[in-house]
Amino acid sequence: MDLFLTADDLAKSLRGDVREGLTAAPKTLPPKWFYDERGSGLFEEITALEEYYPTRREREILTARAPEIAGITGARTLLELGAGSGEKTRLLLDALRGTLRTYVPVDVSGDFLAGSAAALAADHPGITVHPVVADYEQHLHLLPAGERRLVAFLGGTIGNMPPATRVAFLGGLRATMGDGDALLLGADLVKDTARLVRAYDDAAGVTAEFNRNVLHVINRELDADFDVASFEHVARWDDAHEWIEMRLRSTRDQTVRIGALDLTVTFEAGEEMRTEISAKFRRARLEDELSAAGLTLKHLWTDEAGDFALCLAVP
Ligand code: AVJ
Repeated sequence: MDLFLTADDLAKSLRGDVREGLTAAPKTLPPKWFYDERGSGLFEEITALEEYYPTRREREILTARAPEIAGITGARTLLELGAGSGEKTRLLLDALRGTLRTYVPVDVSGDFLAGSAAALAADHPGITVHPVVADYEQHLHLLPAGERRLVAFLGGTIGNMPPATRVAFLGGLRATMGDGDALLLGADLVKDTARLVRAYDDAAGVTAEFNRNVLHVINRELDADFDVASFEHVARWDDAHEWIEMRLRSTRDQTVRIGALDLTVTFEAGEEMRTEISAKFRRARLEDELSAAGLTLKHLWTDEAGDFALCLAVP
């Protein structure tokens, strides 16, 4: 297992992000801090909700196209950025059985990687599992080199980045890629607004709990005293940017102390803090942004309903 990111680095970047976000106007928090153990569990629950279609749609596309992806790429190494629960990975590993030697799951959580890597290795005896603890927004250049690498960035997580960050990220990725490498990118598509909003504001309130979880994380990790129950979940479609925005709205005037930062912040009643953007794409935007990063879109597959896109791009 390669370690490019220590618990100490993570703690430092959480402190930096929280100080920056809570002293900005309007206040913001980056979505990467949702995913502690509880947050990851809540996200798993979200993926099973009737309203949340992206995971099911992407799985549908992968199931249909994995053999084609294997045929086109002939990948020897699969690098998965932000390795998820493993189910989609299995579809790819099974389809790539003929050529694949090495699977490289990349995640910020070493504990998570150690657990899932062992299980995958046991089921795929011919494949070496080489986990890497890294932040894919910082450490792309450190990922293992090799021939015929397939980099998978699934789930639609690219949508969490604002446009300029996306292009910089894709450009950084392109810089690590050579001839014969390919990128497999999952991206959610623009669709009916009511469906989009429901996917991020489910009836059972799981997404609301997931959203508020970032406050639990800050309370625990940074000795803060957020009264979590006094923040309401908000999910809104931003038509100009074509993204869903999640926010936390303070239900009252209040003061929050973040002990580890020696910082006190105030919220007004009704004040909203942005916690996530989840951009939705059209084909042209995907093609343009990939091309701006030096990548050519070779295939764009969607599910039957046309809800989600899986892109295969090459240098
Ligand atoms: C894991 C980033 C793809 O943006 O749809 C789910 C996270 N946020 N519900 C998404 C999320 C609210 C999810 N990604």
